[in-house]
Amino acid sequence: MRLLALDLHRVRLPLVRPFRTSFGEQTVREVLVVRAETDVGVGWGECAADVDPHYSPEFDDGARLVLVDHLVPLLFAAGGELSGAAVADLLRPVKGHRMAKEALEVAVLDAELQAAGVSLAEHLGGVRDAVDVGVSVGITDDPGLLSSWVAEYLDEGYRRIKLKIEPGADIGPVAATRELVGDGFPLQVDANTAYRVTDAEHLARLDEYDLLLIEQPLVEDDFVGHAELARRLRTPICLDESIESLDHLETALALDACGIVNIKPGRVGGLLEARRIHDRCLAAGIPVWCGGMLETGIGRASLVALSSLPGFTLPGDSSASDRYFATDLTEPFVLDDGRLRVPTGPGLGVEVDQDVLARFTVATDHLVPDP
Ligand code: OSB
Ligand code: MG
Repeated sequence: MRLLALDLHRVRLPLVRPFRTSFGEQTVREVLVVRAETDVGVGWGECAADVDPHYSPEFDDGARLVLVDHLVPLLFAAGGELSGAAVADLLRPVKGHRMAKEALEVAVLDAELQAAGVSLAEHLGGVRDAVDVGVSVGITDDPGLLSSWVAEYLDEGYRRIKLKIEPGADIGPVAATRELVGDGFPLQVDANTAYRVTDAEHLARLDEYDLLLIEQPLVEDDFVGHAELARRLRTPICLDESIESLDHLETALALDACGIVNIKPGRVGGLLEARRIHDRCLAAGIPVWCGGMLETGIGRASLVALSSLPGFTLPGDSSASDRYFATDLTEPFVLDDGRLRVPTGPGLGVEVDQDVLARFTVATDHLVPDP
């Protein structure tokens, strides 16, 4: 197939409630949406980057620049040799910028699979028609507000609660939430790199709350520190930010730095790399689950398809559309008995609502090959 044109839409979608993590607070999801026009049809992708480089070094303005000046020209230069499976190799000359690369891979795959009449889940080797989902709950200084959010999510049927934590907002909220959800309900925490290995004794206090896991307690580069923490805590260590590739995973496995992995296709530069990480974890007996980056329906469709692979045995973070937005860019994903249904239509299996997209788009780049 051949890429004929590529549109980058910068979309600003208000969140239904603020989302605070140890690295900042968001009230709006500002995201790059990719529309790839190919000779076999149109495909869509979404870049996981955010306005600020606080979760990872990538951010919207940087992603836009690297897409326009470096990545998209490599896909145009491929001529008729383009395919979803070829994208990662074509983009390899550019170091890093994994989220930008993944958005392109998904858009090309979506067009290709739509033309072939194959769903993304089927293409990836999915084995489930619905996936268990949890919800990621932001930090708040108001304990009553936190409880009301958690109670609401339990009511809606979410199968697991994840609390964002940071120093000063950890033991208290975890104790209160454990009390609220009851013994045995799946509860986990995510620190987004907010602690140091010298906090091990403090973090070990979380052990008594029977958490499924603690996600990314230490800075992303600190594999050795995570290994030490893994020895000192009963709560399993899960890595998110640290795992940007299969090679990072090998490092973590060699050091026993984690017992569980959060897989985000954007963070690792592609759905196909995400599948390799899944396969390696499955072989190593490491449970995985699918993280999220406050995606719109476009990104959510790919996360749900990925989550249908056999190794995704823990509930994912990607929740129903109404947990994020009053209006999604696609038909909404709706919670059904604590699960999201895996789209069965060809490609991503979702329809992008052009009116909604136009309403929330604040800027567009229209890219075409050099004549
Ligand atoms: O660390 O998992 C994270 C959202 C934005 C950036 C990082 C993270 C998150 C989440 C929310 O936890 C996941 C979601 O609901 O999409
Ligand atoms: Mg995380």
